[in-house]
Amino acid sequence: MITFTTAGESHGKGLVVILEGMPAGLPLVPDDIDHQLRRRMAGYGRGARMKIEDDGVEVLSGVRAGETIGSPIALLIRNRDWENWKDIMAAEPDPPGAPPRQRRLTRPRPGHADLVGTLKYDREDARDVLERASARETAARVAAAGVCRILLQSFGVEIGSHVLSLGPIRAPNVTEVPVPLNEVADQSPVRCLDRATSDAMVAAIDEAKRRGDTLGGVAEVVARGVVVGLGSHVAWHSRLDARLAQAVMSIPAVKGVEIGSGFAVAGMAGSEAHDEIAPGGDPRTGMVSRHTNRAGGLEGGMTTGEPLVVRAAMKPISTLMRPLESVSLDTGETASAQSERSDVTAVPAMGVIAEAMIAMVLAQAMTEKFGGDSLRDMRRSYDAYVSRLEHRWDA
Ligand code: EPS
Repeated sequence: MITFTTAGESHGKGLVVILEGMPAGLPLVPDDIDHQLRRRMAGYGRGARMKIEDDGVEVLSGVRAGETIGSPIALLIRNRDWENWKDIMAAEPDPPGAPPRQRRLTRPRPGHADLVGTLKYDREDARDVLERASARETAARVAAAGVCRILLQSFGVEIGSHVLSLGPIRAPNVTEVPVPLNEVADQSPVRCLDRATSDAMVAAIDEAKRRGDTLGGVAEVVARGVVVGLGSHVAWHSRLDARLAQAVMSIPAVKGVEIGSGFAVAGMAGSEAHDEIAPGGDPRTGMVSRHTNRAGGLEGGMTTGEPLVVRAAMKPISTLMRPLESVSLDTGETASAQSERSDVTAVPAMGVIAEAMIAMVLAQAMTEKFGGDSLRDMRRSYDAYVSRLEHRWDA
């Protein structure tokens, strides 16, 4: 089973991720991971922090001579900003009588983890909470998922995303997304496929920034080339749609996840909602095909072999330059929420992070189904399965 754990604070020394269960024999070039990290850092609407960082991984373990060796893969991403935060974030205790550390956060931002985390963990300074709640942590996820993506690519899976809406601006419906999706989406500063909408989104971000406000939005992830039958209907925890939803919902500020036409099918008649099945198709879809994909590539908690389509809705970032009303953690009295350096929007980055979380879940499901000690064993098992599907109706 592929699992990963991250550690690290936003302004600490760096982020670490340990990825376990990756099969041996996977060719791995750190620059492939760095490419994903660069994609996550990009996107119009980010704040000054992204000009300081230059994310890249140091591979600490689990890879030798350009191949995974089956042992835990540890990746380190250093925070360049650490140099500016050493005194504030140092692990060492302060001398007796020293003044409180600088940059305390005592007026919690509504919508952020500040208040609840401080109450729950019994802290005096919400920085102890916000440093870990920060979406900086998602860099470590994207790094680990970068390895999962390489595994998936070797089985013909391509994952991309694009932004459907940002604040009040919505992209027109697209019936067919381009392949490969990211080659087009990454050209836009907001990762939107439609040029005019992309310009309108940039203008909306500028306008929100002028007002001291922030914007949310919706991104859609599409994974193509996924074989039929990942996940299972037999138990609640095996259902792949549920596992994908959890993974995507775990991204900071994501408040909604939709699979396929999710909410829209609820209002349709059954005769309109389902994807009729026709004979003939690819072995990966079980030699059948569909004219529609309202199910988003999942039926019964299992992949159908059609493109997997998952949407994520992100709320506006909770750090506002024109702050909302709050309460002081020191006095319990009314106070304006604290303003911190932050982003106006991170919706374009959220799409990249959602791709990463989906890659992680798909890689888990692939190794569950096909075994994961070595890439060659996995390949044999996968080929045998696809061959069985291909010959099911042979005379
Ligand atoms: C974040 C605030 C900003 C963002 C940060 C998430 O950082 P800072 O407080 O240093 O200005 O840029 O995102 C990242 C650092 C990142 O790598 O995505 C927050 O409060 O969540």
